[in-house]
Amino acid sequence: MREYKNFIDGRFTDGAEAFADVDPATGKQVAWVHEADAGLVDQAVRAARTALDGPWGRTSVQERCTLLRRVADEIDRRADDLLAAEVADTGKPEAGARALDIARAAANFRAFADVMGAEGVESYLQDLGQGRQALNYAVRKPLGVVAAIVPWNLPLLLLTWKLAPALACGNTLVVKPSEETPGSATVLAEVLAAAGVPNGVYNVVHGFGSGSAGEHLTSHPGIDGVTFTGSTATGAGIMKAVAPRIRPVSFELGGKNAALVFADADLDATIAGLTRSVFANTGQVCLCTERVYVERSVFDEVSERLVAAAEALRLGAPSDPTTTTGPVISRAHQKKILDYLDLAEQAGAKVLTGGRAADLEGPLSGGFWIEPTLWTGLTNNDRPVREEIFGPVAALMPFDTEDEAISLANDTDYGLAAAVWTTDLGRAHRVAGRMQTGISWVNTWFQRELRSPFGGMGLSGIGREGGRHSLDFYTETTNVCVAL
Ligand code: NAD
Ligand code: 6OD
Repeated sequence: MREYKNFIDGRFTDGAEAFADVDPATGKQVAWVHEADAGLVDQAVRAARTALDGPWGRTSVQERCTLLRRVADEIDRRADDLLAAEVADTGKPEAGARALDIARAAANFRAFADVMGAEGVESYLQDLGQGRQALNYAVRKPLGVVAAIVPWNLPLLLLTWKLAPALACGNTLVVKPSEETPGSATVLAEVLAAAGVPNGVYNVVHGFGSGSAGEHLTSHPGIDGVTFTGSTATGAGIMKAVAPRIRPVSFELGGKNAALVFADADLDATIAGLTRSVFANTGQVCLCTERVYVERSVFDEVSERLVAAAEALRLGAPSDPTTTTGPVISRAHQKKILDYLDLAEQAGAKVLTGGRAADLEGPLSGGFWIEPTLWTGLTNNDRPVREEIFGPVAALMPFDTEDEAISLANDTDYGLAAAVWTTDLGRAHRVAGRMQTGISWVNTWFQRELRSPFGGMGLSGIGREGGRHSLDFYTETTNVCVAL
């Protein structure tokens, strides 16, 4: 049985208590996880502070960029170990996890080495009159000790998306992975140490949220900022925890994302795209589509074809190359989704396909499976259309005009992502521009250059990360004014 310990000041450290880490594909325990109490969290924060005040705090940008590239190479070298930990924790199909989760982890380090390495200095020559001038220049200083709180859906991808820019900017971190997926963050500690990241720069504390490592960390007076990806409700609690000390936060939160399918869309590409955007990672991506608005003249055709695509998905073992779709993360999350399936039926939904837990055979019979599910007959007033479900489910709803489609899509408290499917160039730009979301796709989904801004509006978050936007969060920009 694997054992995942806390990683503090370069040493794997026992916790007083341990909890079980379960493989959602089988429901069987795969590891023991050492929980960090308040004392261990305090040790981790102090280690991070000491490292910040030591030689790490005096490294040059070039030294850190070189280190980031070594980390990326080491991730490539340890890809099988990272993959094994990620798959054991999530039950994801292996092939997809290797191509996305593990590959993106290495890409994040290379991308932020490039971004930081190319960063210039903002400067202004100021005319003071009477022939006198002053030179103003902006200096980026590390934010300091960063608390990084990470969810379970893309554990390594989302951790490295925070870690790479934070290290590039010279910060130190205390990371709290999700209690559901402690593995890859722990293996990453070995990877970082092998690449030469000094002790105390990357610390990992394991545990839960309230009353456990998560809360101990976000309420610790020694942290200088919090980068958090997770649910909106948890984000609200973290905001309260840091408010008394006025610390900056970067929040990537929930979504209830819309797709808009116009009658002029290339329907082959649209069905392929919707199949990904609704069902990728078993619907457990913050960017997944849960609301599909379809122009009435093609509504029946799109519904039928999307049902056929959903029914062609294969739930199965992560190691089986024909598996397209894994389990949901936990028994509790499965129950939450099943409750929404009941709620939808009570609200009058017609279940086009799916609608219940899936029964798999053999060792997979103990796993947490949900049939890919599509509904019609719901409206924006129904809870399953308003609330984030975070599973392999979507409601299909018709519209008649472009304005109606836009207003239905924007009728949500969230504002993370939207996808517009059309071959009309003018409409593509018009509609994408009117989406009240941090990201709008046209005829695609999930693709994103790592330098482009990422984040949500409304209940979907605060702040932007990606490229230089990440640098803005992970540094304090200060001005020096020199009278010449
Ligand atoms: P969650 O909010 O339950 O947990 C996220 C992390 O917060 C976990 O590590 C958890 O232990 C920790 N946590 C929980 N309570 C805490 C507390 N009181 N103090 C400090 N830490 C605490 O979210 P989840 O279920 O792990 O992830 C799914 C959610 O994440 C969905 O809502 C999804 O939309 C969102 N998400 C958003 C993005 C994005 O980029 N916008 C990306 C991925 C996931
Ligand atoms: O593309 C990314 O790097 C990113 N932050 C994806 C977020 C996915 C949410 O589940």
